[in-house]
Amino acid sequence: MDLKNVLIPSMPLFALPLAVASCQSEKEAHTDEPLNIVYIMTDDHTGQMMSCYDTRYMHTPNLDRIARDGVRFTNSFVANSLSGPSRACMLTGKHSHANGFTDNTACVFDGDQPTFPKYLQKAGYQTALFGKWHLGSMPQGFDRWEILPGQGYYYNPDFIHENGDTITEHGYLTNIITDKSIDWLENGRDPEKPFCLLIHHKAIHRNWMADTADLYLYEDKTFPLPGNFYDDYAGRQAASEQEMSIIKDMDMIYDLKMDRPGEDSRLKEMYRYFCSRMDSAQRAAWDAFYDPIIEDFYSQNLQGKELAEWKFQRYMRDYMKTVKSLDDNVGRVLDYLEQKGLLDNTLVVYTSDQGFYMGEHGWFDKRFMYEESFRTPLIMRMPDGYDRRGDITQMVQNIDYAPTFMEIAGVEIPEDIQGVSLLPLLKGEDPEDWRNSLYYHFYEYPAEHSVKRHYGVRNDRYKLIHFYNDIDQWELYDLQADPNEMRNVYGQPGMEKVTSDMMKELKGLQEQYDDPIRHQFPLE
Ligand code: SGN
Ligand code: CA
Repeated sequence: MDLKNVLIPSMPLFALPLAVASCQSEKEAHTDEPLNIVYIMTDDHTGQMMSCYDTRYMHTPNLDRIARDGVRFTNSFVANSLSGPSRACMLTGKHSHANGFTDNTACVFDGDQPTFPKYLQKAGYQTALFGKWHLGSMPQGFDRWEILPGQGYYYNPDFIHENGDTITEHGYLTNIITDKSIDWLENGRDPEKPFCLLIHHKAIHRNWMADTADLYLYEDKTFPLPGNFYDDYAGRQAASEQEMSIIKDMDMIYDLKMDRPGEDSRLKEMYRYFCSRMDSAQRAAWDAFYDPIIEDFYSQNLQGKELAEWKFQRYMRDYMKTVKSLDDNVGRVLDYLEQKGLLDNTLVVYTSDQGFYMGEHGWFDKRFMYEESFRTPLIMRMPDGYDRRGDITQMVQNIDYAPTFMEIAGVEIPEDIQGVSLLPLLKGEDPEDWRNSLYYHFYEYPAEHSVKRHYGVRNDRYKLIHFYNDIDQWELYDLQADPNEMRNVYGQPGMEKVTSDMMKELKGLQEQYDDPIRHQFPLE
């Protein structure tokens, strides 16, 4: 697969923007009315699996509606490709070292620090949060919240309430989070005040358990393997030592649901626990779907490449079904806003806590600074008076969301916020001093999936990465010549000038953001 063609496809969807923009420019911006914000975030939803970014696999009509009536960021990235860290970055507008939440396993978010919901509250916004939080401490800065404990459960999930009670709800999680969000919009808020609603889904997180209503979808489809599915990781030590390979690490029972008496796997008990949460009707529907597949799978006794490719196909199908429910539920939110006349005074943002591998390099999961997981989808439906449509190509990062929301709410952006407001881009401006490189730092190692610690810099052509801790390896990629990052050209003859320029850029960013790692690995 050529990632370049995938992430920046030329699409009929975006053939319209000029015409739309010229009609809209007649309209006045609602400058006197504060804008509402609906910020929908999913977990592990990657651009490859959204038809407004990539038409190879699945159709996501409701997400496409957001992009069609707004903008699609084609160079949207995270600062640290993992859930808790990503959430902390977007809440604070600061890189991980500055907000203190560097990894999922060892950190508890210091909720006393300033966050955009707190600023918005002070500015008179009503703030609410439903769904995944994953920051260890309880939310602050929200008038109303209900969160999942940890990662949450797809079936009959628990919610932690503001009074500390944990209550189990009946149904499928993506539907329930949407129900709660719409219920708050309808009954929970003061219609006289602006609002900021965070709808934060667990979907599409592992282990991709679809709604029983969607189980039979996509079963007739066979997906092309990514061109680098059988990557040999030559010249890339960290990539060769990860534990997120579909072939060797994807669990036959937990991830791929091939459970039957007598079979064993490392994560079997967790799968059985998730299934035990279902009621008898849910369980019957689940088993009716999976039982014949299980029987067929074990009767084939697949090995080698046949087994690897069977795993890939099942992974793709389960993931897509989980996305389908999400897309339907995004449609419900858009319909509600439209019916209530709220859509044109509301900025609707859709993003994910990071991208994900759909078999590229042979992987699932994220963490690496390589493109698929460094990127995250970002689309926004524009309110009345905002003319910008189509693609925004400037490099943006999840530390930019907080200052964007703050500027929308009329809050002055404090000096220590490291992100930059996207509002000028949404207004159609092309700021000359926009950033031309991005900083990244991933910390969670040693840990699940064994992705080494690393930091790096990316500009529009090159990416330089340093893997450290129990390794000391540099990688350099020419994204133009090698968009799939298969050839590490660090140390290759002819790359001296690029390397020294990228080192300078990296050093500059580490100083600008004040990352203490620069004292441990000083750069020339
Ligand atoms: C869980 C998953 C991992 C995943 C992390 C972090 N394992 O631990 O596969 O990388 O979450 O994901 S599981 O066996 O519990 O499914 S994150 O998106 O929340 O950061
Ligand atoms: Ca995630």
